[in-house]
Amino acid sequence: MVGPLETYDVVVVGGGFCGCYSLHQLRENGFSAHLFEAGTGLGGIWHWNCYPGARVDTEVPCYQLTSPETWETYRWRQRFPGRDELKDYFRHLDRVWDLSRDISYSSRVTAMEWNDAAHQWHLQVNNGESYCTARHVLLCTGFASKPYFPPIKNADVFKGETYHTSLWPQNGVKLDGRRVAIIGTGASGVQCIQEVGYVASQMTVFQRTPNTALPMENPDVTDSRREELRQQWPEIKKQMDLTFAGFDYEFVSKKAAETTKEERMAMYEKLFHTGGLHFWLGTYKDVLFDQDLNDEAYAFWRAKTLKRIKNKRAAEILAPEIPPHPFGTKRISLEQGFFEHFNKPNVDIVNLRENPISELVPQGIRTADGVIREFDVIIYATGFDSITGGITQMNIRGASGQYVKAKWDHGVYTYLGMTTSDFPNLYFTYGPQAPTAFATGPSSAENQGGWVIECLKYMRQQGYTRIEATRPAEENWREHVNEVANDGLFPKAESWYFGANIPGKPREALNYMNGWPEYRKWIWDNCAKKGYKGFTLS
Ligand code: N01
Repeated sequence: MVGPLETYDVVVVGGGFCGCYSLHQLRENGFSAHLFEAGTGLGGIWHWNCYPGARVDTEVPCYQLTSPETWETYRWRQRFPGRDELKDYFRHLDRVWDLSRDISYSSRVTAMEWNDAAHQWHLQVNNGESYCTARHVLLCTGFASKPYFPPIKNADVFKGETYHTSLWPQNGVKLDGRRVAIIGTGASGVQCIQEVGYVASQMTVFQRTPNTALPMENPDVTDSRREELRQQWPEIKKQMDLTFAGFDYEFVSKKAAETTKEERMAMYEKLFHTGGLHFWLGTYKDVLFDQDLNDEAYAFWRAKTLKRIKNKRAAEILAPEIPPHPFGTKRISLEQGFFEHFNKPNVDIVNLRENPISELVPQGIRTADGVIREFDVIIYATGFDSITGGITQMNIRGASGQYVKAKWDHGVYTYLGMTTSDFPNLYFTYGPQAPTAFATGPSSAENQGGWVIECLKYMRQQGYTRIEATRPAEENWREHVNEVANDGLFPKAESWYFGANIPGKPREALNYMNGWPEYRKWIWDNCAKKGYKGFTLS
Protein backbone atom coordinates (compact mmCIF):
# COMPACT_ATOMS: atom_id res chain seq x y z
CA MET A 1 0.00 0.00 0.00
CA VAL A 2 1.20 3.46 -0.88
CA GLY A 3 2.21 5.62 2.10
CA PRO A 4 0.50 8.90 2.95
CA LEU A 5 3.19 11.19 1.60
CA GLU A 6 3.88 9.42 -1.66
CA THR A 7 3.86 11.80 -4.60
CA TYR A 8 3.86 11.10 -8.34
CA ASP A 9 4.01 12.91 -11.61
CA VAL A 10 0.91 11.05 -12.66
CA VAL A 11 -1.66 8.86 -10.94
CA VAL A 12 -3.65 6.58 -13.23
CA VAL A 13 -7.01 5.33 -12.01
CA GLY A 14 -8.24 2.00 -13.39
CA GLY A 15 -6.46 -1.04 -14.81
CA GLY A 16 -8.27 -1.77 -18.06
CA PHE A 17 -6.86 -1.20 -21.55
CA CYS A 18 -6.44 2.56 -21.07
CA GLY A 19 -4.84 2.23 -17.66
CA CYS A 20 -2.36 -0.48 -18.68
CA TYR A 21 -1.33 1.31 -21.86
CA SER A 22 -0.97 4.68 -20.12
CA LEU A 23 1.02 3.38 -17.16
CA HIS A 24 3.48 1.74 -19.51
CA GLN A 25 3.82 4.77 -21.77
CA LEU A 26 4.20 7.16 -18.84
CA ARG A 27 7.06 5.14 -17.40
CA GLU A 28 8.69 4.77 -20.81
CA ASN A 29 8.65 8.55 -21.09
CA GLY A 30 10.27 9.11 -17.74
CA PHE A 31 7.25 10.07 -15.63
CA SER A 32 6.83 8.63 -12.17
CA ALA A 33 3.44 6.97 -12.21
CA HIS A 34 1.26 4.82 -10.04
CA LEU A 35 -1.99 3.04 -10.88
CA PHE A 36 -4.84 2.43 -8.47
CA GLU A 37 -7.21 -0.39 -9.34
CA ALA A 38 -10.34 -1.17 -7.31
CA GLY A 39 -10.37 -4.82 -8.41
CA THR A 40 -8.00 -7.60 -7.42
CA GLY A 41 -6.57 -7.91 -10.94
CA LEU A 42 -6.14 -6.17 -14.27
CA GLY A 43 -8.73 -6.09 -17.03
CA GLY A 44 -11.19 -3.39 -16.04
CA ILE A 45 -14.59 -4.52 -17.26
CA TRP A 46 -13.03 -7.86 -18.14
CA HIS A 47 -12.11 -8.30 -14.52
CA TRP A 48 -15.50 -7.42 -13.11
CA ASN A 49 -17.83 -8.81 -15.78
CA CYS A 50 -17.25 -12.52 -15.22
CA TYR A 51 -20.88 -13.53 -15.70
CA PRO A 52 -21.52 -16.71 -17.69
CA GLY A 53 -20.87 -16.14 -21.40
CA ALA A 54 -19.05 -12.79 -21.13
CA ARG A 55 -17.23 -12.29 -24.40
CA VAL A 56 -16.09 -9.40 -26.55
CA ASP A 57 -18.01 -8.45 -29.71
CA THR A 58 -14.94 -7.04 -31.51
CA GLU A 59 -12.87 -9.55 -33.30
CA VAL A 60 -9.20 -10.46 -33.19
CA PRO A 61 -6.84 -8.86 -34.13
CA CYS A 62 -8.57 -5.47 -33.70
CA TYR A 63 -9.29 -5.93 -30.02
CA GLN A 64 -5.76 -5.56 -28.70
CA LEU A 65 -3.06 -2.99 -28.11
CA THR A 66 -0.81 -2.59 -31.10
CA SER A 67 2.65 -2.29 -29.53
CA PRO A 68 4.77 -4.97 -31.24
CA GLU A 69 6.06 -6.39 -27.96
CA THR A 70 2.51 -7.15 -26.83
CA TRP A 71 0.81 -8.37 -30.00
CA GLU A 72 3.71 -10.33 -31.48
CA THR A 73 3.92 -12.52 -28.43
CA TYR A 74 0.25 -13.17 -27.76
CA ARG A 75 -1.58 -16.17 -29.25
CA TRP A 76 -5.28 -15.38 -29.51
CA ARG A 77 -7.35 -18.53 -29.38
CA GLN A 78 -10.80 -17.39 -30.60
CA ARG A 79 -12.06 -14.86 -33.12
CA PHE A 80 -14.17 -13.26 -30.37
CA PRO A 81 -12.30 -14.01 -27.15
CA GLY A 82 -14.20 -14.89 -24.01
CA ARG A 83 -13.67 -13.27 -20.66
CA ASP A 84 -11.11 -15.84 -19.43
CA GLU A 85 -9.01 -15.37 -22.56
CA LEU A 86 -9.16 -11.60 -22.11
CA LYS A 87 -8.07 -11.92 -18.49
CA ASP A 88 -5.21 -14.05 -19.74
CA TYR A 89 -4.30 -11.29 -22.22
CA PHE A 90 -4.12 -8.78 -19.36
CA ARG A 91 -1.81 -11.12 -17.45
CA HIS A 92 0.29 -11.15 -20.61
CA LEU A 93 0.41 -7.32 -20.66
CA ASP A 94 1.43 -7.40 -17.02
CA ARG A 95 4.26 -9.86 -17.75
CA VAL A 96 5.54 -8.07 -20.84
CA TRP A 97 5.40 -4.57 -19.34
CA ASP A 98 5.95 -5.50 -15.69
CA LEU A 99 2.98 -3.35 -14.76
CA SER A 100 2.09 -4.62 -11.30
CA ARG A 101 5.17 -3.19 -9.64
CA ASP A 102 3.50 0.22 -9.94
CA ILE A 103 -0.07 -0.84 -9.19
CA SER A 104 -2.06 -0.93 -5.96
CA TYR A 105 -4.90 -3.45 -6.29
CA SER A 106 -8.09 -3.46 -4.19
CA SER A 107 -7.55 0.30 -4.06
CA ARG A 108 -10.42 2.51 -5.08
CA VAL A 109 -9.78 6.23 -5.43
CA THR A 110 -12.69 7.65 -3.47
CA ALA A 111 -11.93 11.37 -3.48
CA MET A 112 -9.62 13.90 -5.11
CA GLU A 113 -9.07 17.56 -4.43
CA TRP A 114 -7.09 20.09 -6.48
CA ASN A 115 -4.54 22.26 -4.69
CA ASP A 116 -4.13 25.31 -6.87
CA ALA A 117 -1.16 26.70 -4.94
CA ALA A 118 0.88 23.52 -5.40
CA HIS A 119 -0.55 22.56 -8.82
CA GLN A 120 -1.25 19.14 -7.42
CA TRP A 121 -4.06 16.68 -6.89
CA HIS A 122 -4.53 15.23 -3.44
CA LEU A 123 -6.03 11.76 -3.66
CA GLN A 124 -7.78 9.64 -1.10
CA VAL A 125 -7.85 5.87 -1.52
CA ASN A 126 -10.42 3.48 0.00
CA ASN A 127 -12.18 6.24 1.95
CA GLY A 128 -9.08 7.40 3.75
CA GLU A 129 -7.12 4.17 4.10
CA SER A 130 -4.28 5.98 2.31
CA TYR A 131 -3.49 9.22 0.51
CA CYS A 132 -1.07 10.47 -2.10
CA THR A 133 -0.46 13.49 -4.29
CA ALA A 134 0.09 13.80 -8.00
CA ARG A 135 0.73 16.62 -10.43
CA HIS A 136 -1.60 15.00 -12.98
CA VAL A 137 -4.40 12.45 -12.75
CA LEU A 138 -5.54 10.27 -15.63
CA LEU A 139 -8.91 8.61 -15.09
CA CYS A 140 -9.11 5.33 -16.99
CA THR A 141 -12.31 4.23 -15.34
CA GLY A 142 -14.01 3.26 -18.59
CA PHE A 143 -17.62 3.80 -19.56
CA ALA A 144 -19.11 0.91 -17.64
CA SER A 145 -17.79 0.99 -14.11
CA LYS A 146 -20.86 2.07 -12.18
CA PRO A 147 -23.50 -0.69 -12.26
CA TYR A 148 -27.12 0.32 -12.44
CA PHE A 149 -29.83 -1.34 -10.33
CA PRO A 150 -33.29 -0.11 -11.34
CA PRO A 151 -35.47 1.00 -8.45
CA ILE A 152 -37.76 -2.02 -8.06
CA LYS A 153 -40.26 -1.92 -5.21
CA ASN A 154 -39.37 -4.19 -2.30
CA ALA A 155 -36.16 -5.31 -3.98
CA ASP A 156 -34.69 -6.32 -0.63
CA VAL A 157 -37.47 -8.73 0.43
CA PHE A 158 -36.50 -11.41 -2.08
CA LYS A 159 -35.21 -14.43 -0.14
CA GLY A 160 -33.21 -15.99 -2.97
CA GLU A 161 -29.88 -14.81 -4.40
CA THR A 162 -29.48 -11.66 -6.49
CA TYR A 163 -26.55 -10.75 -8.72
CA HIS A 164 -25.63 -8.00 -11.14
CA THR A 165 -23.79 -9.16 -14.24
CA SER A 166 -20.98 -6.65 -13.66
CA LEU A 167 -20.53 -7.53 -9.98
CA TRP A 168 -20.52 -11.26 -10.58
CA PRO A 169 -18.64 -13.28 -7.94
CA GLN A 170 -15.18 -14.14 -9.23
CA ASN A 171 -15.58 -17.79 -8.21
CA GLY A 172 -18.89 -18.17 -10.03
CA VAL A 173 -22.48 -18.89 -9.08
CA LYS A 174 -24.23 -22.24 -9.10
CA LEU A 175 -27.09 -21.97 -11.58
CA ASP A 176 -27.52 -25.61 -12.62
CA GLY A 177 -30.97 -26.90 -11.94
CA ARG A 178 -32.14 -23.62 -10.43
CA ARG A 179 -35.00 -21.29 -11.30
CA VAL A 180 -33.43 -18.13 -12.69
CA ALA A 181 -34.86 -14.73 -13.61
CA ILE A 182 -32.84 -12.40 -15.83
CA ILE A 183 -33.83 -8.74 -16.09
CA GLY A 184 -32.46 -6.94 -19.14
CA THR A 185 -31.56 -7.92 -22.68
CA GLY A 186 -28.65 -5.62 -23.51
CA ALA A 187 -25.22 -7.00 -24.42
CA SER A 188 -24.72 -8.49 -20.94
CA GLY A 189 -28.25 -9.90 -20.78
CA VAL A 190 -28.07 -11.62 -24.17
CA GLN A 191 -24.76 -13.29 -23.35
CA CYS A 192 -25.86 -14.37 -19.91
CA ILE A 193 -29.25 -15.66 -21.11
CA GLN A 194 -27.75 -17.81 -23.84
CA GLU A 195 -25.53 -19.58 -21.28
CA VAL A 196 -27.96 -19.80 -18.36
CA GLY A 197 -30.58 -21.21 -20.73
CA TYR A 198 -28.54 -24.42 -20.96
CA VAL A 199 -28.26 -25.10 -17.24
CA ALA A 200 -31.18 -23.54 -15.38
CA SER A 201 -34.14 -25.78 -14.58
CA GLN A 202 -36.29 -22.84 -15.54
CA MET A 203 -35.32 -19.43 -16.94
CA THR A 204 -37.56 -16.37 -17.29
CA VAL A 205 -36.31 -13.35 -19.20
CA PHE A 206 -37.78 -9.96 -18.34
CA GLN A 207 -37.39 -7.85 -21.47
CA ARG A 208 -38.16 -4.18 -21.86
CA THR A 209 -36.64 -3.60 -25.28
CA PRO A 210 -35.79 -6.26 -27.87
CA ASN A 211 -32.14 -6.63 -28.80
CA THR A 212 -31.76 -6.80 -32.58
CA ALA A 213 -28.87 -9.19 -32.08
CA LEU A 214 -26.89 -10.60 -34.99
CA PRO A 215 -25.47 -14.10 -35.25
CA MET A 216 -21.89 -14.48 -34.05
CA GLU A 217 -19.55 -16.97 -35.64
CA ASN A 218 -16.68 -17.70 -33.39
CA PRO A 219 -14.16 -20.16 -34.80
CA ASP A 220 -10.90 -20.96 -33.07
CA VAL A 221 -7.90 -19.06 -34.37
CA THR A 222 -5.89 -21.86 -35.96
CA ASP A 223 -2.12 -21.70 -36.40
CA SER A 224 -2.52 -20.98 -40.09
CA ARG A 225 -5.09 -18.23 -39.44
CA ARG A 226 -2.78 -16.73 -36.83
CA GLU A 227 0.06 -16.70 -39.33
CA GLU A 228 -2.20 -15.12 -41.95
CA LEU A 229 -3.21 -12.38 -39.49
CA ARG A 230 0.41 -11.80 -38.57
CA GLN A 231 1.30 -11.24 -42.22
CA GLN A 232 -1.71 -9.04 -42.83
CA TRP A 233 -1.19 -7.07 -39.62
CA PRO A 234 0.52 -3.98 -41.12
CA GLU A 235 -2.37 -3.59 -43.58
CA ILE A 236 -4.98 -4.28 -40.91
CA LYS A 237 -3.41 -1.73 -38.60
CA LYS A 238 -3.39 0.88 -41.36
CA GLN A 239 -7.06 0.15 -42.01
CA MET A 240 -7.95 0.39 -38.30
CA ASP A 241 -6.50 3.90 -38.24
CA LEU A 242 -8.77 4.96 -41.08
CA THR A 243 -12.09 3.55 -39.94
CA PHE A 244 -14.92 5.06 -37.95
CA ALA A 245 -14.73 2.59 -35.05
CA GLY A 246 -11.13 1.42 -35.24
CA PHE A 247 -12.21 -1.88 -36.82
CA ASP A 248 -10.66 -3.41 -39.91
CA TYR A 249 -13.84 -2.74 -41.86
CA GLU A 250 -15.84 0.36 -42.60
CA PHE A 251 -19.32 1.43 -43.70
CA VAL A 252 -20.10 0.67 -47.34
CA SER A 253 -18.81 3.61 -49.37
CA LYS A 254 -21.92 3.78 -51.55
CA LYS A 255 -25.18 5.25 -50.24
CA ALA A 256 -28.09 2.83 -49.87
CA ALA A 257 -30.32 5.50 -51.35
CA GLU A 258 -28.35 5.22 -54.60
CA THR A 259 -28.85 1.46 -54.93
CA THR A 260 -31.72 -0.70 -56.10
CA LYS A 261 -33.62 -2.85 -53.65
CA GLU A 262 -32.08 -5.96 -55.24
CA GLU A 263 -28.59 -4.58 -54.72
CA ARG A 264 -29.33 -3.78 -51.11
CA MET A 265 -30.81 -7.19 -50.41
CA ALA A 266 -27.76 -8.86 -51.92
CA MET A 267 -25.51 -6.66 -49.79
CA TYR A 268 -27.55 -7.34 -46.63
CA GLU A 269 -27.41 -11.05 -47.28
CA LYS A 270 -23.63 -10.83 -47.40
CA LEU A 271 -23.28 -8.57 -44.36
CA PHE A 272 -25.70 -10.56 -42.25
CA HIS A 273 -23.67 -13.71 -42.63
CA THR A 274 -20.21 -12.46 -41.68
CA GLY A 275 -20.67 -13.64 -38.10
CA GLY A 276 -19.70 -10.16 -36.88
CA LEU A 277 -21.20 -6.69 -36.56
CA HIS A 278 -20.98 -5.84 -40.27
CA PHE A 279 -24.75 -5.60 -40.73
CA TRP A 280 -24.56 -2.68 -38.29
CA LEU A 281 -21.20 -0.92 -38.42
CA GLY A 282 -20.22 -2.11 -41.90
CA THR A 283 -23.48 -1.43 -43.72
CA TYR A 284 -24.61 1.58 -45.74
CA LYS A 285 -24.16 4.58 -43.48
CA ASP A 286 -27.38 6.26 -44.58
CA VAL A 287 -29.37 3.40 -43.02
CA LEU A 288 -28.65 5.17 -39.72
CA PHE A 289 -30.01 8.46 -41.09
CA ASP A 290 -32.97 7.58 -43.30
CA GLN A 291 -36.10 6.12 -41.67
CA ASP A 292 -37.37 4.21 -44.72
CA LEU A 293 -34.03 2.56 -45.38
CA ASN A 294 -33.78 1.83 -41.69
CA ASP A 295 -37.22 0.17 -41.63
CA GLU A 296 -36.14 -1.99 -44.55
CA ALA A 297 -32.99 -3.12 -42.69
CA TYR A 298 -35.09 -3.92 -39.63
CA ALA A 299 -37.53 -5.94 -41.74
CA PHE A 300 -34.59 -7.88 -43.18
CA TRP A 301 -33.28 -8.62 -39.67
CA ARG A 302 -36.76 -9.59 -38.46
CA ALA A 303 -37.41 -12.01 -41.30
CA LYS A 304 -34.11 -13.78 -40.59
CA THR A 305 -34.74 -13.88 -36.85
CA LEU A 306 -38.36 -15.06 -36.96
CA LYS A 307 -37.27 -18.20 -38.78
CA ARG A 308 -35.44 -19.22 -35.62
CA ILE A 309 -38.20 -18.66 -33.07
CA LYS A 310 -40.95 -21.27 -33.23
CA ASN A 311 -42.88 -19.99 -30.22
CA LYS A 312 -45.18 -17.38 -31.78
CA ARG A 313 -45.72 -15.39 -28.57
CA ALA A 314 -41.98 -15.20 -27.85
CA ALA A 315 -41.31 -14.30 -31.49
CA GLU A 316 -43.57 -11.26 -31.31
CA ILE A 317 -41.82 -10.08 -28.13
CA LEU A 318 -38.28 -10.67 -29.37
CA ALA A 319 -38.76 -9.47 -32.94
CA PRO A 320 -41.96 -7.38 -33.10
CA GLU A 321 -43.47 -6.19 -36.34
CA ILE A 322 -43.12 -2.55 -35.32
CA PRO A 323 -39.44 -1.75 -34.77
CA PRO A 324 -38.76 -0.94 -31.11
CA HIS A 325 -36.41 1.86 -32.23
CA PRO A 326 -34.60 2.61 -35.48
CA PHE A 327 -32.40 -0.34 -36.29
CA GLY A 328 -28.86 0.11 -34.98
CA THR A 329 -29.59 3.11 -32.77
CA LYS A 330 -29.22 0.98 -29.66
CA ARG A 331 -26.20 -1.27 -29.15
CA ILE A 332 -26.59 -4.39 -31.28
CA SER A 333 -25.25 -7.59 -29.76
CA LEU A 334 -23.72 -10.64 -31.28
CA GLU A 335 -25.44 -13.82 -30.18
CA GLN A 336 -24.92 -17.54 -30.31
CA GLY A 337 -28.17 -19.50 -30.11
CA PHE A 338 -29.88 -16.77 -28.07
CA PHE A 339 -33.18 -16.88 -29.95
CA GLU A 340 -33.44 -20.67 -30.00
CA HIS A 341 -33.60 -20.84 -26.20
CA PHE A 342 -37.11 -19.40 -26.36
CA ASN A 343 -38.32 -22.53 -28.13
CA LYS A 344 -37.73 -24.60 -24.99
CA PRO A 345 -40.54 -25.43 -22.55
CA ASN A 346 -38.51 -24.33 -19.52
CA VAL A 347 -37.70 -20.87 -20.93
CA ASP A 348 -40.18 -18.01 -20.76
CA ILE A 349 -40.14 -14.33 -21.65
CA VAL A 350 -42.12 -11.47 -20.09
CA ASN A 351 -42.69 -8.32 -22.12
CA LEU A 352 -42.20 -5.55 -19.58
CA ARG A 353 -43.74 -2.99 -21.93
CA GLU A 354 -47.10 -4.72 -21.47
CA ASN A 355 -46.61 -6.27 -18.09
CA PRO A 356 -44.02 -4.44 -15.96
CA ILE A 357 -42.52 -5.70 -12.72
CA SER A 358 -44.61 -4.33 -9.88
CA GLU A 359 -42.47 -5.58 -6.99
CA LEU A 360 -40.27 -8.32 -5.63
CA VAL A 361 -41.80 -10.68 -3.11
CA PRO A 362 -39.93 -13.13 -0.87
CA GLN A 363 -40.33 -15.97 -3.34
CA GLY A 364 -39.82 -14.08 -6.61
CA ILE A 365 -41.21 -11.39 -8.91
CA ARG A 366 -44.75 -10.06 -9.10
CA THR A 367 -45.76 -8.44 -12.39
CA ALA A 368 -48.51 -5.90 -13.04
CA ASP A 369 -50.97 -8.66 -14.01
CA GLY A 370 -50.72 -9.93 -10.41
CA VAL A 371 -48.84 -13.12 -11.31
CA ILE A 372 -46.00 -14.16 -9.00
CA ARG A 373 -43.18 -16.14 -10.60
CA GLU A 374 -40.94 -17.98 -8.16
CA PHE A 375 -37.16 -17.98 -8.45
CA ASP A 376 -34.01 -19.12 -6.68
CA VAL A 377 -31.85 -16.49 -8.37
CA ILE A 378 -32.52 -13.06 -9.89
CA ILE A 379 -29.88 -11.66 -12.24
CA TYR A 380 -29.82 -7.95 -12.96
CA ALA A 381 -28.41 -7.41 -16.44
CA THR A 382 -29.55 -3.82 -16.21
CA GLY A 383 -26.40 -2.06 -17.30
CA PHE A 384 -24.58 0.97 -16.01
CA ASP A 385 -24.73 4.64 -15.25
CA SER A 386 -22.76 4.62 -18.46
CA ILE A 387 -19.98 6.92 -19.59
CA THR A 388 -20.18 9.53 -16.84
CA GLY A 389 -20.93 7.34 -13.79
CA GLY A 390 -17.38 6.04 -13.35
CA ILE A 391 -16.13 9.61 -13.03
CA THR A 392 -18.95 11.26 -11.11
CA GLN A 393 -19.02 8.53 -8.46
CA MET A 394 -15.61 9.73 -7.25
CA ASN A 395 -15.72 12.89 -5.17
CA ILE A 396 -13.57 15.00 -7.46
CA ARG A 397 -13.27 18.60 -6.33
CA GLY A 398 -11.90 21.20 -8.72
CA ALA A 399 -10.17 24.57 -8.53
CA SER A 400 -13.29 26.51 -7.54
CA GLY A 401 -14.33 23.93 -4.97
CA GLN A 402 -17.16 22.41 -6.98
CA TYR A 403 -17.48 18.66 -7.58
CA VAL A 404 -17.43 17.25 -11.07
CA LYS A 405 -20.75 15.53 -10.35
CA ALA A 406 -22.34 18.91 -9.54
CA LYS A 407 -20.80 20.46 -12.63
CA TRP A 408 -22.26 17.73 -14.88
CA ASP A 409 -25.60 17.28 -13.12
CA HIS A 410 -27.39 19.44 -15.69
CA GLY A 411 -25.24 18.61 -18.68
CA VAL A 412 -21.78 17.30 -19.47
CA TYR A 413 -19.10 19.77 -20.48
CA THR A 414 -15.75 18.46 -21.64
CA TYR A 415 -13.11 19.71 -23.97
CA LEU A 416 -12.32 17.04 -26.57
CA GLY A 417 -13.85 14.38 -24.35
CA MET A 418 -10.70 14.26 -22.24
CA THR A 419 -10.70 17.29 -19.94
CA THR A 420 -13.15 19.63 -18.25
CA SER A 421 -12.70 23.25 -17.15
CA ASP A 422 -12.18 24.00 -13.45
CA PHE A 423 -10.42 20.63 -13.10
CA PRO A 424 -6.81 21.36 -14.08
CA ASN A 425 -4.36 18.56 -14.85
CA LEU A 426 -7.22 16.02 -14.91
CA TYR A 427 -7.68 13.83 -17.98
CA PHE A 428 -10.02 10.98 -18.83
CA THR A 429 -10.11 8.34 -21.55
CA TYR A 430 -13.03 6.24 -22.88
CA GLY A 431 -15.40 8.71 -21.27
CA PRO A 432 -17.97 11.39 -22.17
CA GLN A 433 -18.04 13.28 -25.50
CA ALA A 434 -15.39 11.03 -27.05
CA PRO A 435 -15.84 8.15 -29.56
CA THR A 436 -16.26 5.79 -26.57
CA ALA A 437 -19.40 3.72 -27.33
CA PHE A 438 -18.45 3.60 -31.01
CA ALA A 439 -14.87 2.65 -30.34
CA THR A 440 -12.99 -0.09 -28.54
CA GLY A 441 -11.04 0.01 -25.31
CA PRO A 442 -7.70 -0.56 -27.07
CA SER A 443 -8.32 2.14 -29.69
CA SER A 444 -9.35 4.60 -26.98
CA ALA A 445 -6.25 3.73 -24.97
CA GLU A 446 -3.89 4.44 -27.83
CA ASN A 447 -5.64 7.46 -29.32
CA GLN A 448 -6.56 9.25 -26.13
CA GLY A 449 -3.89 7.88 -23.77
CA GLY A 450 -1.34 8.68 -26.48
CA TRP A 451 -2.63 12.26 -26.73
CA VAL A 452 -2.49 12.79 -22.96
CA ILE A 453 1.10 11.57 -22.78
CA GLU A 454 2.19 13.86 -25.62
CA CYS A 455 0.49 16.74 -23.79
CA LEU A 456 2.39 15.93 -20.59
CA LYS A 457 5.66 15.75 -22.54
CA TYR A 458 4.92 19.13 -24.10
CA MET A 459 4.24 20.66 -20.69
CA ARG A 460 7.44 19.23 -19.25
CA GLN A 461 9.44 20.52 -22.19
CA GLN A 462 7.90 24.00 -21.91
CA GLY A 463 8.14 24.13 -18.13
CA TYR A 464 4.37 24.25 -17.54
CA THR A 465 2.86 22.68 -14.43
CA ARG A 466 -0.82 23.49 -14.95
CA ILE A 467 -3.21 23.01 -17.86
CA GLU A 468 -6.91 23.75 -17.88
CA ALA A 469 -9.54 23.69 -20.60
CA THR A 470 -11.22 27.03 -21.16
CA ARG A 471 -14.97 27.39 -20.78
CA PRO A 472 -15.53 28.59 -24.39
CA ALA A 473 -13.54 25.62 -25.70
CA GLU A 474 -15.70 23.11 -23.85
CA GLU A 475 -18.90 24.92 -24.79
CA ASN A 476 -17.93 24.68 -28.46
CA TRP A 477 -17.02 21.02 -28.09
CA ARG A 478 -20.31 20.20 -26.38
CA GLU A 479 -22.21 21.96 -29.14
CA HIS A 480 -20.30 20.10 -31.85
CA VAL A 481 -20.76 16.71 -30.15
CA ASN A 482 -24.50 17.26 -29.81
CA GLU A 483 -24.87 18.59 -33.32
CA VAL A 484 -23.20 15.50 -34.79
CA ALA A 485 -25.22 13.10 -32.61
CA ASN A 486 -28.53 14.74 -33.40
CA ASP A 487 -28.00 14.48 -37.14
CA GLY A 488 -29.51 11.06 -37.73
CA LEU A 489 -31.83 8.53 -36.17
CA PHE A 490 -29.88 7.87 -32.95
CA PRO A 491 -31.76 10.36 -30.73
CA LYS A 492 -35.01 8.53 -31.50
CA ALA A 493 -33.95 5.63 -29.26
CA GLU A 494 -34.06 5.56 -25.48
CA SER A 495 -30.47 4.54 -24.99
CA TRP A 496 -27.50 4.96 -22.71
CA TYR A 497 -25.77 6.68 -25.62
CA PHE A 498 -27.86 9.70 -24.57
CA GLY A 499 -28.14 9.02 -20.84
CA ALA A 500 -31.74 7.82 -21.26
CA ASN A 501 -31.30 4.62 -19.24
CA ILE A 502 -30.92 6.42 -15.91
CA PRO A 503 -33.98 8.20 -14.53
CA GLY A 504 -33.29 11.92 -14.12
CA LYS A 505 -30.03 11.92 -16.07
CA PRO A 506 -29.91 14.77 -18.60
CA ARG A 507 -30.74 13.69 -22.16
CA GLU A 508 -27.70 14.67 -24.23
CA ALA A 509 -25.10 13.20 -26.54
CA LEU A 510 -22.56 11.33 -24.44
CA ASN A 511 -20.47 10.16 -27.40
CA TYR A 512 -18.65 11.86 -30.23
CA MET A 513 -20.26 10.12 -33.19
CA ASN A 514 -18.05 11.23 -36.06
CA GLY A 515 -15.54 8.40 -35.81
CA TRP A 516 -11.83 8.22 -35.00
CA PRO A 517 -10.40 9.98 -38.08
CA GLU A 518 -12.49 13.12 -37.46
CA TYR A 519 -11.82 12.98 -33.74
CA ARG A 520 -8.08 12.76 -34.34
CA LYS A 521 -8.23 15.90 -36.47
CA TRP A 522 -9.75 17.75 -33.53
CA ILE A 523 -7.33 16.60 -30.87
CA TRP A 524 -4.19 16.87 -32.98
CA ASP A 525 -4.66 19.33 -35.85
CA ASN A 526 -7.05 21.73 -34.13
CA CYS A 527 -5.51 21.54 -30.67
CA ALA A 528 -2.09 19.98 -30.00
CA LYS A 529 -0.48 21.23 -33.20
CA LYS A 530 -1.77 24.73 -32.41
CA GLY A 531 0.04 24.89 -29.06
CA TYR A 532 -2.86 23.20 -27.23
CA LYS A 533 -5.49 25.63 -28.40
CA GLY A 534 -8.46 25.75 -26.06
CA PHE A 535 -6.32 25.31 -22.96
CA THR A 536 -4.71 27.74 -20.55
CA LEU A 537 -1.19 26.70 -19.65
CA SER A 538 0.99 28.08 -16.88
O1 N01 B 1 -26.34 -2.78 -20.33
P1 N01 B 1 -27.47 -2.11 -21.24
P2 N01 B 1 -25.37 -4.00 -20.69
N1 N01 B 1 -36.58 -2.55 -15.94
O2 N01 B 1 -27.74 -0.78 -20.63
C1 N01 B 1 -32.75 -3.17 -19.19
C2 N01 B 1 -20.88 -3.11 -23.27
N2 N01 B 1 -20.85 -4.57 -23.19
O3 N01 B 1 -24.61 -4.33 -19.45
O4 N01 B 1 -33.16 -1.30 -23.33
C3 N01 B 1 -36.33 -3.50 -16.85
O5 N01 B 1 -27.13 -2.17 -22.66
C4 N01 B 1 -32.55 -2.39 -20.45
O6 N01 B 1 -33.77 -2.20 -21.11
P3 N01 B 1 -33.95 -0.94 -22.10
C5 N01 B 1 -21.65 -2.72 -24.52
O7 N01 B 1 -21.16 -1.55 -25.06
C6 N01 B 1 -20.21 -5.22 -24.18
O8 N01 B 1 -26.09 -5.09 -21.34
O9 N01 B 1 -33.36 0.24 -21.40
N3 N01 B 1 -35.27 -3.55 -17.64
C7 N01 B 1 -31.57 -3.29 -21.18
O10 N01 B 1 -32.21 -4.36 -21.81
C8 N01 B 1 -23.02 -2.54 -23.97
O11 N01 B 1 -23.87 -1.79 -24.77
C9 N01 B 1 -20.20 -6.58 -24.20
O12 N01 B 1 -35.39 -0.83 -22.33
C10 N01 B 1 -34.38 -2.57 -17.50
C11 N01 B 1 -30.71 -3.81 -20.04
O13 N01 B 1 -31.47 -3.69 -18.86
C12 N01 B 1 -22.73 -1.92 -22.62
O14 N01 B 1 -21.57 -2.58 -22.17
C13 N01 B 1 -20.82 -7.30 -23.20
C14 N01 B 1 -34.55 -1.54 -16.56
C15 N01 B 1 -29.45 -3.01 -19.87
O15 N01 B 1 -28.70 -3.07 -21.03
C16 N01 B 1 -23.82 -2.10 -21.60
O16 N01 B 1 -24.38 -3.40 -21.74
C17 N01 B 1 -21.47 -6.62 -22.19
C18 N01 B 1 -35.71 -1.55 -15.77
N4 N01 B 1 -35.96 -0.58 -14.89
C19 N01 B 1 -21.47 -5.25 -22.20
N5 N01 B 1 -33.48 -0.73 -16.64
C20 N01 B 1 -19.56 -7.24 -25.35
O17 N01 B 1 -18.61 -6.78 -25.94
C21 N01 B 1 -32.70 -1.23 -17.61
N6 N01 B 1 -33.24 -2.35 -18.11
C22 N01 B 1 -20.17 -8.42 -25.84
